[in-house]
Amino acid sequence: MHIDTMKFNVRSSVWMFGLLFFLTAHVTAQNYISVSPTATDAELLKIANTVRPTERQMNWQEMEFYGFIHFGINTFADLEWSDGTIPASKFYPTQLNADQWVSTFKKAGLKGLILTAKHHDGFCLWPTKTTDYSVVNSPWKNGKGDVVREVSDACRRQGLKMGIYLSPWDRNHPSYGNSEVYNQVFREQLTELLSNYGNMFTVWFDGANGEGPNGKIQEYDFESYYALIRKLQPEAVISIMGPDVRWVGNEAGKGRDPEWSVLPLNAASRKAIAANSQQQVTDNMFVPKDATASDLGSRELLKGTTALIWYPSEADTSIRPGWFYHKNQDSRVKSLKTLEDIYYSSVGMNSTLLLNIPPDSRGLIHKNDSLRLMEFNKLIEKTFEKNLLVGSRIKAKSAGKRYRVINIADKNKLTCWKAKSNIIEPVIEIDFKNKQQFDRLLIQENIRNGQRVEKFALEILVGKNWMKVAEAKTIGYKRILRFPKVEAKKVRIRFVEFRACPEITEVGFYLKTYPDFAHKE
Ligand code: FUL
Repeated sequence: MHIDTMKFNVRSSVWMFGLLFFLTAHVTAQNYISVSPTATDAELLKIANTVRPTERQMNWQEMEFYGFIHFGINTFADLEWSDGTIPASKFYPTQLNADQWVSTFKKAGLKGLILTAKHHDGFCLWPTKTTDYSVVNSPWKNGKGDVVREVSDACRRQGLKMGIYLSPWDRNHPSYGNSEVYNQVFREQLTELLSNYGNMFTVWFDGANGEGPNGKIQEYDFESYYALIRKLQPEAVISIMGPDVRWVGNEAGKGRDPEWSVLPLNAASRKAIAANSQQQVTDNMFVPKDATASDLGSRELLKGTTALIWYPSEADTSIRPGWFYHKNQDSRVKSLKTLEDIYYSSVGMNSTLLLNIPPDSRGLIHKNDSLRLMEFNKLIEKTFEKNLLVGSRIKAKSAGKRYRVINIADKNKLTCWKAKSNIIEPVIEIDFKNKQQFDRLLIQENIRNGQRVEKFALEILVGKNWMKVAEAKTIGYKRILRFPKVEAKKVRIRFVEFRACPEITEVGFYLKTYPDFAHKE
């Protein structure tokens, strides 16, 4: 377990953040709070309501949608996983253009790029001092190239955030399995990557390991990796096998309802994450396991824990069947409809979306992928172009002037409506003034003050009766409900169950008109 590191995180970086909260909201923010074994249900709930994201978690959450670049020796061997024996001389992209990757990401609305600096095969995309198995021994740029440099320069030039994937599992390095020696090698790799290429928004550690029963056993010293990352890049979140960002549990971009960001500590068990991660590979398809338990953080599940943590979800998937590029998958780029569904089950369900777009062996993103990305971006932009709430009459009982309900339509994520206390079922009532058609509700909680809503419903007024259109459990940072198109002049959102007075930053009602085919929900 990395309990100490999580405490260390809280102590080292959150105290200032905590002070800020104390001054502004009169609560002490913590992303890790211990629970006494004798805590009553009421006490447990109180603690759950005090768990908050750190600033780095908040910044990461607001990115919403960013992408992976899986590129390396596997790209040239047409494999998903290779065993560290493919010669470095195979790495030979003829037209590598990191600016093309970055501009494709930017045009598609992605807010960051995570590069596989080293995958499980151990091949390093930068001229590391820790191994010969790198770009230095490839014919690309006569061994003088550095993919990490090219990508970080392009990201800086074009204003895109960058992150690093560094596989702990290394099938090439001779010291792998010689635990302390390899741990030192791994720390040196981290040091090179986190010292020489500018700011990183994430360091992404994979849980995958397919060593099998006779494989080498390496005891990873994750605590020391975390301490190093905090020192070199304090703003970066440490994802998956790390304390800041949780894997949603499958590789299909599929979220769940409820999706809680406040979880019992065991949700961060590295042992469990690794056990649920990929263990084997067949040819050029990845074999995802599905560890999407239907619920991780409801009240019942919090009981008996030793601590509660803020551990939000990231949903990852690839735009193609594999993570690496394979020519025979050129016609298998995910359809627009599939990508749209993934968006709603990730960003629309209190997760971020990490979409993989693998460059081909020329070193370019294939046109099939980039065209699909542009279509996808257009679809999302068009869908959420016009918020029907703007200009309508909105009514709700609020906790005071600072929390007026009008804040939910001001496009300012720092202002919110807070329900008046002691109301059994707070309601937001909306009068569009004229009849409006819509098929989407977007709603966001003020997670800077925690995650509170456990059940809510959307209703429309039909004649004299309120009719339920949709209902769901959690909201969190962002929730988007899709439902068959309805028409109404008056609507209301009822908050049915919650852990503390709901605080809502933004609400939107939308009608999908693009593309103009009917979407089957
Ligand atoms: C998995 C890995 O084994 C895949 O190759 C890929 O990198 C994916 C993101 O994570 O666990």
